[in-house]
Amino acid sequence: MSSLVTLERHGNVGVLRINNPPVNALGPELVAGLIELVGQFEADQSYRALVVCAEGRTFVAGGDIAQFSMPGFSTAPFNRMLARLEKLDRPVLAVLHGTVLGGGLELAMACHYRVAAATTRLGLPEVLLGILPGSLGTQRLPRLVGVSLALDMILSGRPIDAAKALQAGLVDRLIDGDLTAAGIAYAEELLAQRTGPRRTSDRTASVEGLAADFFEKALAEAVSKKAAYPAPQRIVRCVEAAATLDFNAGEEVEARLFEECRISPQSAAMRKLFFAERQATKIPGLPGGLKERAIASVGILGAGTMGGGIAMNFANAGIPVVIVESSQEALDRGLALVRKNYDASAAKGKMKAEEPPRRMALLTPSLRYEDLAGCDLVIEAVFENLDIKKEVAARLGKVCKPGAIIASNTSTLDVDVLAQASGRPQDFLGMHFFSPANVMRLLEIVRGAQTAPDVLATVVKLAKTIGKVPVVSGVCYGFIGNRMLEPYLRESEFLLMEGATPTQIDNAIQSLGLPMGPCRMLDMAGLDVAAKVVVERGKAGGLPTDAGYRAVVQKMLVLGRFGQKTGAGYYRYEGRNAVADPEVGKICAALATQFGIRRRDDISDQEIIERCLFPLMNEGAKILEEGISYRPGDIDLVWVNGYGFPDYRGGPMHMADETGLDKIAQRLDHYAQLRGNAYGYWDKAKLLADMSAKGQQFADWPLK
Ligand code: 3H9
Repeated sequence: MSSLVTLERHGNVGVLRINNPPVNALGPELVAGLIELVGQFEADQSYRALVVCAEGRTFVAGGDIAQFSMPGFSTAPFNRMLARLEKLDRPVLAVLHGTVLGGGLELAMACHYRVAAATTRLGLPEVLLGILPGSLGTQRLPRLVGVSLALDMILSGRPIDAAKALQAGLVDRLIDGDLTAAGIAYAEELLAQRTGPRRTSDRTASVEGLAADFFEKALAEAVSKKAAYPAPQRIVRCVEAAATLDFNAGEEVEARLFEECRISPQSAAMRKLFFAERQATKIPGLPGGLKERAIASVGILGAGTMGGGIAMNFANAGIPVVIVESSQEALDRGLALVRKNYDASAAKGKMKAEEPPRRMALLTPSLRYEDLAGCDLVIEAVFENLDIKKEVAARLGKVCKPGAIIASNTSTLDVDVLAQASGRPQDFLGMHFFSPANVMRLLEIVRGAQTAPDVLATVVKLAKTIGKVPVVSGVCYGFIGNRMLEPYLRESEFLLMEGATPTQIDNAIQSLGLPMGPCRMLDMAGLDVAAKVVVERGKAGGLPTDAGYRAVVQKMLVLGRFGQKTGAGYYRYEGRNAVADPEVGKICAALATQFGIRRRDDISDQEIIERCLFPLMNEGAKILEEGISYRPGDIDLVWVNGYGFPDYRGGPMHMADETGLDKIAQRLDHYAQLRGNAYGYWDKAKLLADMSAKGQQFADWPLK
């Protein structure tokens, strides 16, 4: 018998106890155990009621996601078990705690009654994995809470808390103390009152208050807003089936549409990202038993947009922050912006009214470096200039208390140089937040040559505490994300000089699902900022000798076309609307003449996509080869969480696998022919060349 689930007797109440750490996911062995023990209970009439509960930090948090890619995977055995559980002739009660998600909530809904600890969260997050609930969640949830709330929960994937679940009728009672004992007591109450089974599948889904065209509109919205995702439209169809068909017919609809989602490439990509995100927190080579440093307070140097945004992350997590600026005016401006952000969130109902003052109270403004002396971690977010950052690092090295961690929010500079400047390189690393820092989930953590293992482990853990997706990078120009961005922008600019328009380039890239193509992205970020990065890099000797390299952005700087903020860049702006500007074509044509670049009128969307993305993927291969990144999945996380790469494409490395590494290698050779390769732009990463020759994929990493 499976050791993952047991049936115990408490008087005449049976207790089915699930114990499959860490999150009680429903793998095949657990499902087999459940089938066996439900059968045992069914056959033994001396049991008068059944309590279903789980050990550890949570009730069942879902189906085992890793199983969904296995050949022959089917929800049928579990679903049949749920039907059998629901049909039992004696009351069945679920005792819930932790995160009751996906298959876990589906199990709970097949029980006749549900009680929950007050801290429980309940939801059907399948949509975030590109699938829909496949164990009758789309059929039972609308029957319990009504169509409107059910559809909202399943389409958003957002869990609700226990209080809301109680109010909505998803939970019958909140409990505390010994949860299993409270569940048994409730079961005994039911027995004393002679209250029998109460089956969800017998109920009808409430459509009260819904317009006649409710489903039509919901479907149209899912189609228009989430066209690229397989699940949302199918979820609407399943919930409509729950409202209009009998339970068995609804079950058939759900089974068919679940399977369509499960086998879709989009869901495979999203499931891979789920595991990549968990994998990214595991740092190879750290000594076992490492103790993290305690971080009870944080200091931030610089109250600009970046510093303020970074501070918000910590205040949101309840960690006090000292923010230091050089002038009162800059400090006031920075804090006013933070307050404005919080107030806007409260006004939109994203946080309670008492939250903005509570979070602001965690921020202590100061004009004195010395006030950072008590902080456990200090992050500098001053102007991106090597000399300034070196000076700041040196000052922080002296001011910060022994054992405090010092971090630089640099996006491109050499973290090892800054670490040396601090005089305590073991305490130093890079924490590269992405703008807006309070919104973007990515945190690139840059490990210096001498960063102490416990410092790295502490910051990775802290990143999770503040809700970020941490990805560790080694030291190189631009780390993972900005380094890969460079060849992408290089080709975008060459294409402009060869005759493509910004609209054509952006549309081609956006057709892949990226929210912005390179031209719109730089217009928004500021062409002046982008150009200065190129200029600075040139001064440091980091650019190819090609005079035409990134010539467009540098010309834009000279012309004062800084993008959206000056009303003109790659586009002209009417308010926030980008409008094609013929002037840009003339500028690019003149540059082409200046640098001897042949103008063409046969640039296709396919060429744009290949020329921008394949070198980016090739750079990713170099990053892996050099050990800058531990795994392809880490690189994918950077692009999905920091640069808007669509999750349903899984990130650039996953997309490279889907495209075929051999095809990428061939096309790099093709463009080397077409464009010439005097500057090595089309040189293939050795890793890419080797892997494509061997028929391997990045998914095979680490290579044997
Ligand atoms: C589903 O249920 C479909 C059904 O409709 C039909 C079929 C029944 N499967 O996140 P953490 C692992 S779809 C496999 O670091 P936390 C995770 O990989 C599913 N593994 O912890 C990690 O492993 P490792 C619907 C899973 O405390 C470890 O558990 N459910 C699963 O920060 C700890 O995870 C979901 O989508 C899983 N379902 O967060 C819920 N869940 O240590 C997905 C976790 O080896 N899970 N693992 O790296 C979560 O959202 C979070 O894990 C949770 C805990 C909130 C539960």
